[in-house]
Amino acid sequence: MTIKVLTMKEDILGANDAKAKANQERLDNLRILTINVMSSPGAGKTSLITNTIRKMPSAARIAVIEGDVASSIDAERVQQLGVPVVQINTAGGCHLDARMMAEAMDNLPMEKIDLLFIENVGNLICPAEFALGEHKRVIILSIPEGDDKPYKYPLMFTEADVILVNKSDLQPYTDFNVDAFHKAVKGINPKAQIFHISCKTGDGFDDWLKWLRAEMKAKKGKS
Ligand SMILES: Nc1nc2c(ncn2[C@@H]2O[C@H](COP(=O)(O)OP(=O)(O)OP(=O)(O)O)[C@@H](O)[C@H]2O)c(=O)[nH]1
Ligand SMILES: [Mg+2]
Repeated sequence: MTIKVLTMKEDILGANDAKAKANQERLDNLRILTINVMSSPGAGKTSLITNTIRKMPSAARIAVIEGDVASSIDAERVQQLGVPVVQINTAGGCHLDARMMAEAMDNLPMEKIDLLFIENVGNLICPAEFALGEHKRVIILSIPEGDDKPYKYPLMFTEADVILVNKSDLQPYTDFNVDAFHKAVKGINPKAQIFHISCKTGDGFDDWLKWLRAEMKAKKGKS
């Protein structure tokens, strides 16, 4: 099956919040838990999403919106798993916005979804400024990027519900200081949950999946 690729220029900032609210109402009505996954390029967003799909029960109804400046490489990785996916190409834009999200939802079988992942454009700055209508924000920081990133990109870490420290298998080869990283996060966002994972070895996925299942259950239970 050919992958649907939507090419869109960004919306003006002022209109974004209203559209994000409308998106969230639509998602709430359908009780679809929606997670905006953000990180710098290559930190492991697609790896997280594909590994999570593989580890979830086959009955879990998952769909994915892929955001990239160009290409449908990530959407192809998701499609191989038999999951509905839409690729948004931002034509140079460094983040997704709520209008793009609305159009992507129009191209998904929304009545048949319980969990929707949005892979935002790889960028640790702009995506944090644009709400899409998501319920939770998951930030991935990979070990080789360094433990100082919460100080340098505070908005991204301030807005996070969950911070996944990925590529934990590479920790022995770097000077990443786990205590310093946790201290930096606690200073700006004490409520964020931090899980250390490796998409390569599967380490740490139990805690991440436990959090995800609890959030899905909570969303389904809401009237
Ligand atoms: N060693 C190691 N490599 C990883 C891990 N997770 C992802 N990678 C590798 O890191 C590279 C980037 O992973 P992706 O999942 O494509 O990262 P991404 O954030 O989706 O990248 P963009 O979409 O380009 O922003 C790939 O070569 C992955 O195989 C990990 O836990 N350990
Ligand atoms: Mg990707």
